[in-house]
Amino acid sequence: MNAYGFFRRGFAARLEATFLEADSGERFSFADLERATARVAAFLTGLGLARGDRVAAQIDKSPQGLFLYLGCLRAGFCFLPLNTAYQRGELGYFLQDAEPRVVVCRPAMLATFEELAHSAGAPRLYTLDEHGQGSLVDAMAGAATAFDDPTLGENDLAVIIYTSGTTGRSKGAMVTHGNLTSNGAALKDYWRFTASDALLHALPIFHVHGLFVGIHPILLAGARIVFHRRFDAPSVLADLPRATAMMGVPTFYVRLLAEPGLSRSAVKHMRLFVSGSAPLLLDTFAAWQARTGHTILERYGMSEAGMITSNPYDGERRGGTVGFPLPGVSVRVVADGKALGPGAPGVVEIKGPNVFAGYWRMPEKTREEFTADGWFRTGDVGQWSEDRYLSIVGRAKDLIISGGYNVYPKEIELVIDAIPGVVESAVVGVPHPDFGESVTAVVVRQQGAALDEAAVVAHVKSQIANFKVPKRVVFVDDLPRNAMGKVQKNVLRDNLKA
Ligand code: MLC
Ligand code: AMP
Repeated sequence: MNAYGFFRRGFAARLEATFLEADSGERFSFADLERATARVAAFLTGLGLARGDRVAAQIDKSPQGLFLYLGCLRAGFCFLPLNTAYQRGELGYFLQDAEPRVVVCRPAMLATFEELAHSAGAPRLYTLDEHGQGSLVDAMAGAATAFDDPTLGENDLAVIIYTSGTTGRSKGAMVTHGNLTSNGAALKDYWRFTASDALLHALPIFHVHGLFVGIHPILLAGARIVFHRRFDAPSVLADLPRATAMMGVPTFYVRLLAEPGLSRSAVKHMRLFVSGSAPLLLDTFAAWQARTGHTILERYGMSEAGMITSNPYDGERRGGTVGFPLPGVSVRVVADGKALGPGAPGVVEIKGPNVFAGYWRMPEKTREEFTADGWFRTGDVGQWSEDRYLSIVGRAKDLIISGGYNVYPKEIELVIDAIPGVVESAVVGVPHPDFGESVTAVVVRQQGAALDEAAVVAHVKSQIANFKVPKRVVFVDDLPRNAMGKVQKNVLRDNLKA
């Protein structure tokens, strides 16, 4: 099943209706979407790409960037979205590992990609800027605006999403057409999207939340998108009267609550606020309810599985929980090889049509993350309530989630440890009022080394994505270790909190 063709069923009868209204003033109907995706599909096919070939994109958010993704889906090419914060070293790894045939980048990054391309199979390079202009658009100008969609199987590769790992090496999660169709359909029904909806979309489109959850159910419902290039609380608040639903990471809600204009009347046209990608604090949940009269619906997901659980649309949306398994998805909470009942914490394991096909060219790693009977180990620690609401109570993986972005401490420790004058380091997450958690580095210096916080921050900033850069660096004489010699990150976290 071609996922784009599946989504088309939702809007085929209303081609002249508006699909997307951008903050730039541009407006696109579903018929425009059909032409734009056909053009992408025809152009890439004309370049000689075969099914499953990768098309990588590190681009600013624009309607044309979204059409690039949907055009790849339609033609059966594998889309590889890259966070715009990723820097040269990170990008070099992704290109070498995924071997894309085509790379689309921001004009300012062209020289970097030209250099990287030499050692990465020489992909064709194009640019696309924040206004939807660039050499890609010029090159596609002559391509056909009609396209015969190929028939695809549910196991055909649709997208690779890179997620960092506890070893510091990123893994490409292989997402299939079947993953996208099953999850999109489940969410459209569970959250009751219809053609009368308009979703305020202010999430980035290089991760699962903004690219899948915020797009596929909308297509399937034939609904409309109010498209913001980035999240800016005052602009989002001003536009809410044009929308009926919004999806966000918890930081969106924290920042909107800081706006004096947020009131019941400002959200009176809204029917749904969804939060996910990171834990929503009970304080935020309660403050939102008190200020707006709306109860945020929290859900839980990950790159490897799209959406897994959700609070109910009609029943009680319970703060501090992520609700029930979505239809078709099985969830168990496991400790010592046994599935647990209510009240006891364990690792969340999942099964279902939403679960990915494994990590790109890492069969070993893939085998490790699945149980012998086929359940995927999420690395999240969960607990059931008596009435089967799931709560995420911790993580078995060493991971920090900052403003909805995942940061693996190991990756930052490797960068800090390479700085001259550093003996060793440990990176932990500490509570942060805006980002939920923030990256903090604890560093042991060599005796006499003239290294300060600013130097460590500057070095890390020059190497990796800015959201991974420590917000604070603390120097200590020794790292606390347990009897096995392992750094006790819980002790560091407690000390830092104190
Ligand atoms: C930006 N900065 C961050 C940050 N975002 N620092 C830590 N954590 C973050 N999340 C830093 C930048 O490095 C920069 O620092 C400064 O803040 C300003 O950058 P900005 O780009 O202007 O920030 P802003 O636009 O305010 O971004 C904040 C944000 C953004 C919350 C709007 O982070 C965001 O859109 N987050 C959503 C992430 C998301 O979509 N996650 C879904 C993953 S999918 P400096 O020093 O350089 O100035 C997933 C599965 C699921 O998890 O379940 O959904
Ligand atoms: P990613 O790998 O970027 O897709 O991030 C997925 C991770 O985000 C999950 O494994 C969880 O740790 C976390 N996550 C997503 N939604 C929630 C939520 N509602 N509450 C707590 N953690 C969440």
